[in-house]
Amino acid sequence: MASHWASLAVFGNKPAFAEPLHVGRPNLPDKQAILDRIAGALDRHWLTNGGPLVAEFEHRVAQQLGVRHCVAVANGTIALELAIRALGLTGEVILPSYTFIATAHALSWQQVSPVFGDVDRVTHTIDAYEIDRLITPRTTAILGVHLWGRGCNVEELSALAAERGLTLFFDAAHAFGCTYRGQPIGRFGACEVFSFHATKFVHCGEGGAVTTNNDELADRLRLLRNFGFVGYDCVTAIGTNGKMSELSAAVGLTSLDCMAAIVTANQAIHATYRRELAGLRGVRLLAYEPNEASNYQYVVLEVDERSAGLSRDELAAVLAAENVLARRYFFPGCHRMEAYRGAEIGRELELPVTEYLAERVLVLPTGLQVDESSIVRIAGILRTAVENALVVRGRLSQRRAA
Ligand code: T4K
Repeated sequence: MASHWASLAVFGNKPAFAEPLHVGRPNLPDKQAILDRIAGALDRHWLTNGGPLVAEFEHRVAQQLGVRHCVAVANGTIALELAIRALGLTGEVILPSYTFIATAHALSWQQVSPVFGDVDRVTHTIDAYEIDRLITPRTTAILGVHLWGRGCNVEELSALAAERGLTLFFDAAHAFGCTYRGQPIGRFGACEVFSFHATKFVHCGEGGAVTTNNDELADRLRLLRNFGFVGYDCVTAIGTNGKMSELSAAVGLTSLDCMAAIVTANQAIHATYRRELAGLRGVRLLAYEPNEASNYQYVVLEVDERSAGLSRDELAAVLAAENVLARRYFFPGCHRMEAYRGAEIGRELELPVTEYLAERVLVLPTGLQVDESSIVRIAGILRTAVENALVVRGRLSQRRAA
């Protein structure tokens, strides 16, 4: 419900929330179970390097995804790097610019050039039709990103990769527990990469994994994540330390135990946002495909400044004043980040959909920290701001000038 504009914190009122409401507050529904598992690891005096909790975590993830191998590692970024190495990629790899910067960095760290493509305006995933023009003789792979947990167009990408002799693999950092055409994400392409970072709905604190049905690739990934060791004294490859620790696996296993409850909570939260934001001009809540399983991990708004009367950044400022720390993921797009802009790989790219989304997307808090009344308040703040856009805009520019 909209309130009077003067009730907003940007006009000097008390914030709606006494404590900051974060987008990525970790879900920790069963602290005791984590502590018990950690106590077991301490009692065993076995904290990393092939412990039983990591083995159990790998087994459960693989089982859940219906995939032969899960190779658990320290985080999603190293999982991507290991996948790139294990797949033997060189030259250039095509990926969407509209993703978390780690997708691009993992390639760069492996001396592979990221080549940024545009995304589809509706799905926010890489536009398969765009890729063709980006392929050069140096291209070795396509790296799709299942952004927000919504599957890429796997069929189109697979057909294109097969036709052009390219490797296809996926950054599934957002997509644990999601399906594409009814099949669990985690089994597509040569391999798929997950993040189990604290901000993910199922997490290890820090963690990641590569999943694959390819036995040889899985062996190579296991070799590379452990310095390339085969036995105690023999090193057959230039590996790294990518291992997941037992402590991370303790958090991850407990998180897996609670997964169904978290998904149910996330889904209800999403539905409440939808109900509360219905009809709000210029603010569109991204929908999840009803025929697919989803983790509902991200509550993604697209703000159209012309109809809302306020830009995405203005709405974010209104929320921040109320202690709601919404995030403008993945602004400004990897190709516009200083590390890539203007470099040969940035190539002064024009990626109109990426730029369109980077100006509009705002991600709202979700997860177990958020209850129904918080959502009603957040939506009420947005409604009050949009319905009093002129006066709010005036106030924001006064604050900027002060
Ligand atoms: N590929 C994709 C598509 C990804 O999205 C990611 C990671 C990766 C690859 C790489 O996976 P990892 O190497 O990270 O496993 C966050 C996460 O750090 C990152 O994992 C995630 N994607 C990305 C989308 O979001 P930031 O820069 O937003 O993190 P930060 O520290 O600002 O945290 C987000 C919010 O959560 C803040 O409001 C603070 C709050 N928070 C965070 C932590 C860690 C908490 O309340 N408690 C916490 O413990 O990147």
